[in-house]
Amino acid sequence: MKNVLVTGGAGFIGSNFINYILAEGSDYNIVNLDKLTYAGNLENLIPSETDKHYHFVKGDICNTELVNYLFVKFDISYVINFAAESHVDRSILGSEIFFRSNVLGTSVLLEAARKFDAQKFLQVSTDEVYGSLGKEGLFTEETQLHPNSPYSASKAAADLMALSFYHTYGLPVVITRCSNNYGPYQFPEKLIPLMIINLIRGEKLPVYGDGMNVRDWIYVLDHNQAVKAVFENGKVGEVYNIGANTEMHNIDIVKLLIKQIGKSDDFIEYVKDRPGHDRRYAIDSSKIKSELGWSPQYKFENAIKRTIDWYSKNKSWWERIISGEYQHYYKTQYNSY
Ligand code: NAD
Ligand code: TDX
Repeated sequence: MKNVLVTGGAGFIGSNFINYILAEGSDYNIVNLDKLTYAGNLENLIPSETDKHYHFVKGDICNTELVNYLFVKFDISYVINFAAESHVDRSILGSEIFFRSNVLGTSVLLEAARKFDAQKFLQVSTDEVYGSLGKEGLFTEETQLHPNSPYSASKAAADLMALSFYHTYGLPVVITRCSNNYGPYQFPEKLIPLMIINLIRGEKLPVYGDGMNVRDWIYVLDHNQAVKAVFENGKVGEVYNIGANTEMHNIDIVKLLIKQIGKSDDFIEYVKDRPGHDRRYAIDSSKIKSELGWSPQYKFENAIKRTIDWYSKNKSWWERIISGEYQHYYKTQYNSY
């Protein structure tokens, strides 16, 4: 069995990862370290909470003492770091917590991994570290880093810290840089869940600027299968881009959701643009395909339907987020570190 410290596992991608790995019956014991910020929701992990290979610890990745203690207590040899402040708009309102959790937190984990001779450290990063593209071209792993928001700058800094630990200490680090995810359990501040929920509630759909920004979408389970492939077989010291060749203008996504849910375009409301709004992201994932044999399994048309279906059937999940109940009930069950 591999004893893996998974951080940020009560958020969107991390919880999907844990549920997927444990359902698959892989040979991992998972210790999920999560601070349960506004984005952490233990209800995401109901499918896994009684699994004997799963253990939850409420705490901060910036807490060196706690992280060191967990390495010893659970005999940790592997780290997958999903924990981060992840929302660009929040980083524009205030960058400090982004620097703290994303940069300092990653360096605390790296130091512990070095101290306890970890066998692999996977840093979950993002395509946003590459900045913005013009009409043509794709991000490759060789594209120069050019982060434009406080969020993406903090993620780029974390990537560089991780790579420096590989070069300086030989720590077996791998990095994944994925495009925009969608799927179940995504916090309803991000484009797709926000629009689906607003449509169900009959509320306006705020589209930033002219709605012509382009994002490259991937279903969360495809991302997580790629994370697993890189974790198990990725070459240390390397970066792997992850994407599913699904570039779309924001306005087209919004119109598609309107159509699928059976509402009218009148709900669209063009609002003030996001400051420094990146125009276009698009990922070249040929490296992970050719080196590790990964490829996306979910077609956008089907996966977006599954996603709409999930938010329609799991109203109580997002209603408890909107009311704030999700925090009160679960957060009081655990001591905080
Ligand atoms: P999320 O905001 O849904 O979840 C983040 C989780 O990290 C939360 O559970 C939160 O409580 C936890 N966390 C935050 N700060 C912490 C700290 N200091 N200590 C412990 N836990 C802490 O984010 P997500 O969308 O699931 O993203 C997960 C990772 O994937 C992030 O590193 C993000 O940068 C990256 N990523 C996200 C996307 C996307 O489209 N969402 C795409 C590419 C990469
Ligand atoms: O209300 C909205 N209206 C709108 O037009 C929101 C929330 C977003 N948008 C636009 C901004 C972006 O062009 O939609 C696009 C997607 O926005 P987000 O869902 O906030 O995602 P993005 O800024 O692209 O960043 C996401 O992908 C990369 C994740 O939040 C990051 O964590 C990840 O690294």
